[in-house]
Amino acid sequence: VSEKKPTVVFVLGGPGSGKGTQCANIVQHFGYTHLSAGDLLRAEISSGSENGTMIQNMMKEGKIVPSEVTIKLLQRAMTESGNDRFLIDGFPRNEENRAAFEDITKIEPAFVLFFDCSEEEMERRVLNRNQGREDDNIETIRKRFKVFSESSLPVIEHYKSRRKVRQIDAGRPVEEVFESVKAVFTSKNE
Ligand code: UP5
Ligand code: MG
Repeated sequence: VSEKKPTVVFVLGGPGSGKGTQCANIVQHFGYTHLSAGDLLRAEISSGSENGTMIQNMMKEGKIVPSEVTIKLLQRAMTESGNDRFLIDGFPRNEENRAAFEDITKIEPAFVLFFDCSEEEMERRVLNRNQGREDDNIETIRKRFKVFSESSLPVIEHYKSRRKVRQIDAGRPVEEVFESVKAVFTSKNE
């Protein structure tokens, strides 16, 4: 009952902005557990769960999976990790995700990392990735960009108004971006 709430950092940015890449680096240096909402949803599809087909169809269209599904997966992964510090990558993606997470978990993020990158660069990266993701084709990428600007940017605006956003120019090489990320995590205000 008197258990301390975990520290959560939301890692946001468009498709291909480098969330997963930078989270892997942060884990190495700062002792966080990385939870990618997209990876958890893909694992749910592979596991053959009863929600799998619904999740797969939504992801193919770049749509946002219902909050309760994603939040349940995040909560389970947090419990199983045994850690108390989390990078939540790619979530919340809309205002409803954000409000539901706060309602259910009572957790507010310590801060929000926002990887800011042009669509041209993100498109180049995603099309070059070649990891067999069903949503890495030009039609779905266009839909993902639209959902990002219409639904996810308002979440970033919400946290901007609360001074929680740490915005990073993510259009640079990986190492340069990570230098800026490190500065955020070592700042005495965090
Ligand atoms: N790369 C990375 N950084 C680079 C750099 N600085 N310079 C040059 N290249 C760089 O990187 C993408 C590619 O670029 C890689 O090849 C990398 O080497 C290179 P990555 O780190 O993978 O970028 P990331 O931002 O993680 O891109 P990702 O495609 O994973 O982002 P999305 O937000 O599109 O995907 P996600 O997996 O989070 O979500 C997928 C779908 O799941 C969503 O569209 C949605 O349908 C669903 N979803 C939900 O419904 N709810 C959720 O809460 C989460 C997801
Ligand atoms: Mg990713």
